[in-house]
Amino acid sequence: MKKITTALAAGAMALTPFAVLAEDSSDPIVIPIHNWSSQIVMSNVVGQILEQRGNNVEYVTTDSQAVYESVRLGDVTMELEVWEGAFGASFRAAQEKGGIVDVGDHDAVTREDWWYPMWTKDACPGLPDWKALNDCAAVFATPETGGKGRYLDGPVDWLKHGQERVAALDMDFVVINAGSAAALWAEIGAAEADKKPVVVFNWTPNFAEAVWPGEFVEFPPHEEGCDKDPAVGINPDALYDCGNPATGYLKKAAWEGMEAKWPAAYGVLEKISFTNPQIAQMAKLVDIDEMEPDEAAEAWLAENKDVWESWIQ
Ligand code: TMO
Repeated sequence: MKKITTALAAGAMALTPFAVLAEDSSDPIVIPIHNWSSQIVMSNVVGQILEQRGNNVEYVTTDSQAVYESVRLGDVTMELEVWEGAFGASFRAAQEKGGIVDVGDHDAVTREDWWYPMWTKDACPGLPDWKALNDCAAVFATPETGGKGRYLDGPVDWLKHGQERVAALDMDFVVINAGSAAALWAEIGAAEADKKPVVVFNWTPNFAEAVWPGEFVEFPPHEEGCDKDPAVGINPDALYDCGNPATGYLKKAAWEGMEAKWPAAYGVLEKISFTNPQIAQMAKLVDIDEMEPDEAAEAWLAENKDVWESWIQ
């Protein structure tokens, strides 16, 4: 719009209607799907919005780190949930190579880190401090951990670096990667009846906060460069000696060529912004209500017309 206004102001009336009414390509817009529920539902929500306004949409299941290279190359058109903690590094690396653009932040503020359900505090009253957690490591021991505490980290592709953090902070914990997000919820659910202390990877916004009140462990605060420069952080010889960002961003990213190929859809993507409660609700429809992602998206769109209808005007 800005370009057109400027051209008219300059008296460039020879502008062809084609330039004004540039249409989206009928090629499918490729939306990647990963392995946590809000991302899957949000991708379906946005896919259905774009289909309503006439775009063709295709979904592909991809690795959540490798996707930044795929977006950069244009094999995938966009990424709707760039979590700062898990994917900031891969997003920045792709940006430096070129081909991927930052399409702005969602309203949501995110956090991803070690987390425990509130009953865990009864067994380890010094929480949420990480040193207190470490002093209590034995209460998290299982037959497999040889007296050390068990920490269930996220699936490997989220690159949470739990193992590196344990080493950098000299903690008495064994890090195990969950095979799926569902394994994290199963671990918390299984501990609930006996109020067994557990510490697992979790994040917000998520459905879990409405089901299990809990807290994040407070590690040394995140510092820029903590994952790249050993000098940064409390251990001068190690990377990953700090927590994840406590107030992280949630970005949208797109292939650089999207704006020229699907200008109207790109305009919609620029306007899209979800809040913490909206994203937690998307996850809940799948993780609690057990809907299929496409049905969850339909339900979400039906209940939230006031949120998204203005985006396609
Ligand atoms: C990438 N995640 C939101 C699951 O931490």
